[in-house]
Amino acid sequence: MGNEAIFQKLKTAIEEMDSDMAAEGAREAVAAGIDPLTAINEGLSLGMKTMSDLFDEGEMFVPQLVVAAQAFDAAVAILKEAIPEEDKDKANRGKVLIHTVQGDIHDIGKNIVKTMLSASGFEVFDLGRDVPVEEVVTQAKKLKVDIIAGSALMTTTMPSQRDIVSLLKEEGIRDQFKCMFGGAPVSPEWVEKIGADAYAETASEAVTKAKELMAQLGR
Ligand code: B12
Repeated sequence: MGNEAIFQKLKTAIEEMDSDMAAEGAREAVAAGIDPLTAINEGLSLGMKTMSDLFDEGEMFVPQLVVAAQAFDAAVAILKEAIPEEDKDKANRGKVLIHTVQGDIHDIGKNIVKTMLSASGFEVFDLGRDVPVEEVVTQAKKLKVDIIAGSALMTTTMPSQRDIVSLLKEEGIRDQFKCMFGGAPVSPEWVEKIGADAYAETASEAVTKAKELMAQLGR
């Protein structure tokens, strides 16, 4: 099977909410030597885009999205295992604390960003989803991370990103961390407005931005 056919299979698997097909497509991608991140971007993510559009048009509902997300995760679990050790940039580029913000359970994008950052040599601590603002700050201090990375998928949960920056200021530790935020409704304007340090639209851009932030920290 050619690479294009495998990408198509991964895309279709998400559209058909078929975890078995997604896992099979992932194994075929690994066998064909396709870069795991390319398989995510060119296959799985395009399938999720179709689902997002259908959801927006009222043609798809939450239960179906949950099943599609499970198929997505099933494939990513297999692809992630296949990132060859020697390809992982071993230079410790810095520590990142990643999470989905308080009140928000969308974690597909967050997980992709996490995979990309780990594969690029960052040490990533994942607090999961719906993480309270206080917990983010407590863990950032405890783990002594360089970057706090937060994902918000809803306009109603974006304010938690602002609250993280505010709490860091309140505690007088704002300058100890760089804050990078993303998620579909988040914009560069928002990030600037709340006084955070970086925005990235995609997971690969997040890696570029994280490297820039480390350079700013002189680490
Ligand atoms: C899948 C999905 C779900 C799944 C989530 C499964 C999961 N495990 O994540 C389920 C079904 C559970 C779900 C539930 C809900 N959802 Co929903 N969901 C979506 C959907 C269709 C796709 C999101 C997605 O995964 N996209 C694919 C990923 C790859 O893209 P991404 O997240 O944007 O991530 C990329 C970038 O943004 C960036 N990025 C992401 N995070 C970060 C972080 C950093 C630091 C950086 C730098 C970059 C970055 O990199 C990623 C990769 O390139 C969107 C529609 C949409 N247009 O986004 C709605 C959407 C987000 N959901 C919505 C809603 C309303 C809900 C519910 C409230 C529905 C309900 N009535 O129950 C609940 C929310 C519950 C809660 N408290 O969170 C709304 C939000 C509206 C708003 N207020 O803004 C949306 C926009 C749909 C809509 N048009 O109405 N949802």
